[in-house]
Amino acid sequence: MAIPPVVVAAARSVWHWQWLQLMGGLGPADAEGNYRRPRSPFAERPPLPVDAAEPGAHLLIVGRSCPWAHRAWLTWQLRGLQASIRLVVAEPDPAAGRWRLPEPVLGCSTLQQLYRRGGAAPDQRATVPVLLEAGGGRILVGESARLMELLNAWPAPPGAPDLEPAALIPQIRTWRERFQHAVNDGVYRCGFARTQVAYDRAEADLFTALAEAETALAAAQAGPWLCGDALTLADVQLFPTLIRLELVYAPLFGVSRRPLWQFPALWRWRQRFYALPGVEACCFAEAWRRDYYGALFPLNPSGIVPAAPPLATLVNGLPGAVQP
Ligand SMILES: N[C@@H](CCC(=O)N[C@@H](CS)C(=O)NCC(=O)O)C(=O)O
Repeated sequence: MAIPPVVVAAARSVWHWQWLQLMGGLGPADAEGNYRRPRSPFAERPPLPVDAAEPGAHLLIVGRSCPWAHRAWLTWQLRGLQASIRLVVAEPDPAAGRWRLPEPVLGCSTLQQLYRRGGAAPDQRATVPVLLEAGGGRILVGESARLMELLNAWPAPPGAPDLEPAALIPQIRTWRERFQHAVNDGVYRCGFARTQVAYDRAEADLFTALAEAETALAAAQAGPWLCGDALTLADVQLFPTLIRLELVYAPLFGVSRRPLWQFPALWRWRQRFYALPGVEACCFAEAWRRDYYGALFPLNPSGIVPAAPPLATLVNGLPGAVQP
């Protein structure tokens, strides 16, 4: 027997209401349904600690799937800080909504405990990435943008790149601010939008910013990096979002207007970035897919992880005219 339309309509409206409640668990939204990322309490870059040069005096805690952690991890990797700052890769625990530490750190088995121990307020979110003192557990910074800057200033082995050269600071800042809202957070503003209007705004913003990056990279005198010859924090900040595009954001967050292969300069840029020493070692396509599709229940209630192109095909050249 067919279900009466009035029952279908009622079920849809109850389901939609429940979906909105679940979306509230992913993050807040304003009255128009725009996703609003919670503000981080770590607004300022802290000064370089006096014992920065002491090997093992600090810990950097990251998670494989987190794009914010990825940018800090990349900075640590590109600067060659392996001997001075110990990296700890936390594992997600989606059922409990927290990060588990692979082995106890200062007697703590979760990131939440470590934050409380390090002096965080009881209501402060325990997020990756975070940099803390290995001895006392004091938290130095838990905000990825500031963390990238701090890691770039950290004493590094000879030959380590300066990812924020003084002459390029204004240009780097402009790109980073643009990317932070329109691209890095932009994909989340699409995926976590509660209304069509909110989604449309975020989506248009995202593709406008990508088109700007494409134009800049394609300009005759430009490149190979966003700010010219030098690899900078602007490139590092763009990469974690673009490398997840086909694997997670396009299918799950509805960011599919124009695939990246239709931005040939960005495609080549991503390929070039991936080939940098140390970058492949912090890319985990299967973990990204498993964690996003598994953890974001309101966007994927079935828990099914769809098939995706192998990462290797996304960081190779395209056939024909688009080859570098
Ligand atoms: N503002 C932070 C945000 C980092 C963030 O949201 N990390 C997520 C993982 S992708 C997290 O750890 N969430 C745990 C929570 O919110 O409890 C940053 O950029 O460092």
